[in-house]
Amino acid sequence: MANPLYDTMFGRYSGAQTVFLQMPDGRTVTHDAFQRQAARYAHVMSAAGLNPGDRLAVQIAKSPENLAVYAACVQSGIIFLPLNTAYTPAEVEYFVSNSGAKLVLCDSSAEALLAPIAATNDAALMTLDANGSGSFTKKAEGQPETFVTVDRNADDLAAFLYTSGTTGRSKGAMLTQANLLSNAEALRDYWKFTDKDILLNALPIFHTHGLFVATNITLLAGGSMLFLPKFDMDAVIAALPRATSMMGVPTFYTRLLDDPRFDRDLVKGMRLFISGSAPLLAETHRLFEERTGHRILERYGMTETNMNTSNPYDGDRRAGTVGYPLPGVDLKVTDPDTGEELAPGEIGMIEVRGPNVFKGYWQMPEKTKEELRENGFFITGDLGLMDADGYVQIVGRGKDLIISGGFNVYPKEIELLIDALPGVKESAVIGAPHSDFGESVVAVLVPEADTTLETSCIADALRETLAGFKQPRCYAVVEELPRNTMGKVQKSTLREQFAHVFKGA
Ligand code: MLC
Ligand code: AMP
Repeated sequence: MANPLYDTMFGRYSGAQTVFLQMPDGRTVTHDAFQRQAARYAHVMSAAGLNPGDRLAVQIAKSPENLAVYAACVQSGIIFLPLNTAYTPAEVEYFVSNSGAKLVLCDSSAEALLAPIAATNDAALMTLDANGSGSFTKKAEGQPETFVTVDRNADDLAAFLYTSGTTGRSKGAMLTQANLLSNAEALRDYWKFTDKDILLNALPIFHTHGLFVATNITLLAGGSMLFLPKFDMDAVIAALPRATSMMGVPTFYTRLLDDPRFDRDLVKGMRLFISGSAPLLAETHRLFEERTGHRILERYGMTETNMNTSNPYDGDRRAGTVGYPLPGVDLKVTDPDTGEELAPGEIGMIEVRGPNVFKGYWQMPEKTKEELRENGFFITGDLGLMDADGYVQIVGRGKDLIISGGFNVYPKEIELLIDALPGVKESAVIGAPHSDFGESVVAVLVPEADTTLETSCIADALRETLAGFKQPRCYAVVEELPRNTMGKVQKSTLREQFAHVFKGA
């Protein structure tokens, strides 16, 4: 095959008048129109001097046009690098310079702020707004509606997704065509997606979940998506009766349960609700079944590996578990110190291997070596066990990570920024249970001697550099941080101490 990902997901729809995307305002996009738009975009990229293997960074709203940029990248062998729309220019600067992106696409409202960043990094800058307009669109007008698909091998890179690290620096996870395709095929079959499916997609499309899991599977199955720009409760309630399936983070499901309009009748046409990206409480699973008659299917994945495990479609979907390893995925639980495989039921580090596992971190061979073993097993940083029936449970994290509403927040990144502020001696950032986001960010600060810290000044300083979802929602000032005999900050003690700060939030 000339370009396995393009041919199986996009190219085969050439000329097809079937609906791919249904927008909340009633607008529809056929596969054929989508293809033609992607081809025009591919011509613009090529005219801008981008070659196969170059990176294109996008920080634009979720829209059909955004997805068409993804398709155009796949068709022309350009590496697609989507960025969270919440990132500040300071954050974007790092991704552009680290990836060496040749073209940055942004919303016109961000153009003035990103222009110097693009210029410093020798990248072109074009705009593409939520309504489809912008300088990129202008250049696409009148371009040919077909593009000669660039040959790619299964092992060639298709996308970079940045994932933060415990050292505070984001790492570009390099995903190949085969990573994305093999996982989408496995999931389509496991979850029985067909061309009859209408998937409600209210997820952002700058992460694995909304982009690769939701979109790639729909394309492979030949189905369509109710493509909501974001999780807006009224829009979700309005769309649900037309959907056959939905994917979401646990916050979507707890919010739905809080809405009295969400009932059995509203979802009578649904066949499947899937949850992932963060732990789904067993309580949510139970309440959801009581309300709707549906047992949510929970699965487990990550940026570096796509999806690893899933509860069964036909069998028992067990609350508090993430199911079985997917076909083709080897999963073992190991002793975090020795790497030795543990017996069923014992808690240890989850490691996975398979065609889904990424190629490594962009220009970080040392980091890659630390996490990706020579035998192909990736050390996930998640602690868990496999029970006697083969179900995997995630019981904690070996990595210092907070997951807030499905977004990952790495404490180190925030601590480094806080520690550099005047008056701060040191800090520890932790996650505390939050009724809406699952976990939310708490910053515990130690002032310099004889200094009074104004936490509002700290919050103001962080607002300039950090995306909103990473900003602490609670600050506490203490005299000193708890440490063990080795001098290491004991975050578990802090987590216990601050476990109740968001109670009732
Ligand atoms: C938004 N805000 C958040 C937040 N999302 N704060 C903490 N955590 C979050 N997740 C803040 C904004 O900064 C803003 O703050 C305020 O909330 C309102 O912003 P909003 O955009 O209107 O919020 P809302 O629409 O309510 O968004 C919440 C959400 C969204 C849960 C719908 O975060 C979301 O769609 N999450 C999904 C994330 C996801 O797709 N993860 C998949 C990762 S892939 P202020 O201060 O300005 O008011 C992965 C692999 C795998 O993990 O296994 O899938
Ligand atoms: P990311 O880096 O955004 O891809 O986040 C991946 C992390 O999300 C994993 O390493 C897990 O810690 C977490 N995660 C994903 N799915 C689940 C799940 N179903 N239950 C618990 N944690 C999950």
